[in-house]
Amino acid sequence: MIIKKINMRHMKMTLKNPFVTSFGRLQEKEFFLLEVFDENGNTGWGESAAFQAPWYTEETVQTTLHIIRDFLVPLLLNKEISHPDEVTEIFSPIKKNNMAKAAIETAIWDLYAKRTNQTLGQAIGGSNDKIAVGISIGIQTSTDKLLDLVHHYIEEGYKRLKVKIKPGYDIEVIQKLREVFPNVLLMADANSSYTLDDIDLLKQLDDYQLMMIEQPLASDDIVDHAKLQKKLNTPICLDESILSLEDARKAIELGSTKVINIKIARVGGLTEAKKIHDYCMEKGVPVWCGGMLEAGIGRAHNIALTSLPNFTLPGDTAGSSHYWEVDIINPEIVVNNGFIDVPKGNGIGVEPNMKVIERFMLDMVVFE
Ligand code: OSB
Ligand code: MG
Repeated sequence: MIIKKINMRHMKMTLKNPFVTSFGRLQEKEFFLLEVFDENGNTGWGESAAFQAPWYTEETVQTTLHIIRDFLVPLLLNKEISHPDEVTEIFSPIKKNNMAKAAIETAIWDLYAKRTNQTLGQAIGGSNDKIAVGISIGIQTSTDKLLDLVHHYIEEGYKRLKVKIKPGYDIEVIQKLREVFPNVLLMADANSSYTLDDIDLLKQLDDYQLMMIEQPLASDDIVDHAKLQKKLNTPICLDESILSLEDARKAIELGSTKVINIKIARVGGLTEAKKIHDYCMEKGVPVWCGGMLEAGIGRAHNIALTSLPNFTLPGDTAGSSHYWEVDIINPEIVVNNGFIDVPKGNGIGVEPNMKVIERFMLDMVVFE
């Protein structure tokens, strides 16, 4: 296939509820939709993930625009590509900027799957037709509010609850949750808010049968995580620290992580995500699919990824209506008793809802 044209739409949508983590509060979500066209007019869709501010990783909405427009598009336009795996190689002169790369790479995967008449899940080698999902709950203003929310999500059928923690909002919160919900699958995500000085505090978490603790220490560290894991019974799951297959290999070899959260955007696309999945499967390390508060296109890509066999733990891909009054795809992503049916149509298997997209679009750039 030859990439002849790319539409890049700048979107702004408002989350139903603000999402609060140890690093900040997010309610307005800006992102780009990438629509790629081949020589026959077939299209594929991708969604960028970086937030407005660089507090999760260093990328932002503006760096995404800069890298895509000034570097990635010129490398790609009019190139003959026989398989999406080649895109990683084409982008290799550009260092990191994984979220910018993933936005285009995922669109090319969708295009490729559609051209070859298969679902995106099938195109990457997935076979699950139903995936289990959990929910990620931001930091709340009171424990009572958090308990109410957890109660509500359990009733909705979500299979696993993840709560954000940070210094000063941790042991007491987890203890209370365990007291009220003794059997629920529970985990905590610290988004890098602790250091090895907090080891005694983190050890107290071992009393509450957490499935795992996600990214307790610095995002650029795997050495201290290995030291911490030696002292903790609770498995560590790395998120921010894993940007590539090489990172995953080193973290697993060092003993820094027992589970990996795979986010397509953080690792630069579906090809690298699949490589990490395959490597973890070989090593007996379970994986699950993380989220970036995506709208429907990104959400559909996450679901396709989760159809791979080593996604044995519920991911953060909750349903559209958990985040948005109205989503940008048709049909929206629906969760039934904690499960999502993997769409059966070609590619991502859901249609962009152009009416809704136009409503939330700030502007569009066309590259050809
Ligand atoms: O650390 O997984 C994270 C949201 C924004 C940035 C980082 C993270 C998250 C979440 C929510 O936990 C995942 C989602 O519901 O999409
Ligand atoms: Mg996380």
